[in-house]
Amino acid sequence: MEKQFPHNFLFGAATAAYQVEGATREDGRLPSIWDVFAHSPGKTFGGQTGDQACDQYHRFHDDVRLLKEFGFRSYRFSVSWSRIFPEGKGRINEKGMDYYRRLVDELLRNDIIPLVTLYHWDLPQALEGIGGWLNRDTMSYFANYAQKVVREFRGEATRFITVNEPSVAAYEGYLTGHHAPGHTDFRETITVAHHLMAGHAYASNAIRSVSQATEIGIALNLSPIYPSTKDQHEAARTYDLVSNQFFLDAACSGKYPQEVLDLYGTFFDLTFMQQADFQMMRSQTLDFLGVNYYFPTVVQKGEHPLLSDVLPPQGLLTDMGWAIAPNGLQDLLVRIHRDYPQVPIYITENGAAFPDKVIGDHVDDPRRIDYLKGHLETCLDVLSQGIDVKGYYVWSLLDNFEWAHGYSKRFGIVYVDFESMRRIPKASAYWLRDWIVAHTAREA
Ligand code: IFM
Repeated sequence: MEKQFPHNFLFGAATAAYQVEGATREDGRLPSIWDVFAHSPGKTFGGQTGDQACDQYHRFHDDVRLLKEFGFRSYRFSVSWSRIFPEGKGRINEKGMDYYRRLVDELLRNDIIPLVTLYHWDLPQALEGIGGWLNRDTMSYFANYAQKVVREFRGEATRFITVNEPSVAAYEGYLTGHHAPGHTDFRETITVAHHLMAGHAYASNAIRSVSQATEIGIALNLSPIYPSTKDQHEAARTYDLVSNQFFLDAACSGKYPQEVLDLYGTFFDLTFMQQADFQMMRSQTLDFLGVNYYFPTVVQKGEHPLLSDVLPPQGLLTDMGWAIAPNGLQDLLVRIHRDYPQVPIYITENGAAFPDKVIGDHVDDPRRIDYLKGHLETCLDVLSQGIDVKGYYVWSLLDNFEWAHGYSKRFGIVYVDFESMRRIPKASAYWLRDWIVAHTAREA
């Protein structure tokens, strides 16, 4: 008998506000750091911005219809903080909240469970003006915003992700400068990483004070780290500590690995990590861990005292240049289950970009089908090993604004013509619908 997903396994599709909504100047929304960054010369592919994106703000009915048509039981989307609090704090913008009320209603009418991300990288620019994530106060503004959104949706949306990929927000935003706000400073990077992880804890606490029933998680981008050769174990370990375990321990155990603190402490003054933050982090429990997995990483020792060198990926690659390796997902899930056996896991993102083309009215994307099949079969394998994976969200429902790459990388299972905004489901969408039905047990 072929392996099957349990009947209540949650299959969904994922997006994020700035990547799909558009309507960046409507109904009282003010700019976020991504509006400012994308509008700055030379920051994104061809100077592209999220001004229109997929226009989901006006077309969410169509997109919910697609979710329904493809049999998804859940939709992961993010709330744009700048729609709810255009200045980041202060008075709620009811028109902004109303958009999400309509979206959640439409999902529930279609029996689709909302999984709501509160922070997917689009900090209100007004907060950036007073220091952004480098400013401790941003943690309490975030907690307040999170609490207000959760209170609004109490009973309707009950699953929330506080922060999406804190390490990308910190490292790409503050070390490489490839993402908003485009800084390049290591101390700032770890300050922001800490404020995001402690901010997650403050937000969780604020949410629980208004709703005990809400399930709270965080989505971490995790990549298994392998040494390039046998003598590079130390380089792999250090890179893993900094890029994975720092975030995993903070989220799942409310502390950072001592080795990372020792390492950072030899280079930087860590007084921005305050005792109150650690108390708050320790006092919170995580209802689920969101795992965003795309590719493995191979490293060797380099010049940088804190980071190892990442080797160019080998073998089959996606259009992002990322290695295709479902076994990396297996290694990751086994390790998470070993280290944090009590935490239920959702795959909150997995998918691949390929240079899809419309031929006639069809988009054939066999490489995406292979990618998804490999990773879904891995999920079946780990489930049979007793690992508590509860759901899988494909990234992404739609081709969308892929940050610094603009619209040049297509991750969707639905093709978007960015001129007409027409949606054309790719072959992978039909394949996924049928594969899921064939591999899910029926309710007894
Ligand atoms: O598009 C992003 C998403 O916003 C966060 N995780 C990775 C995706 C692909 O790069």
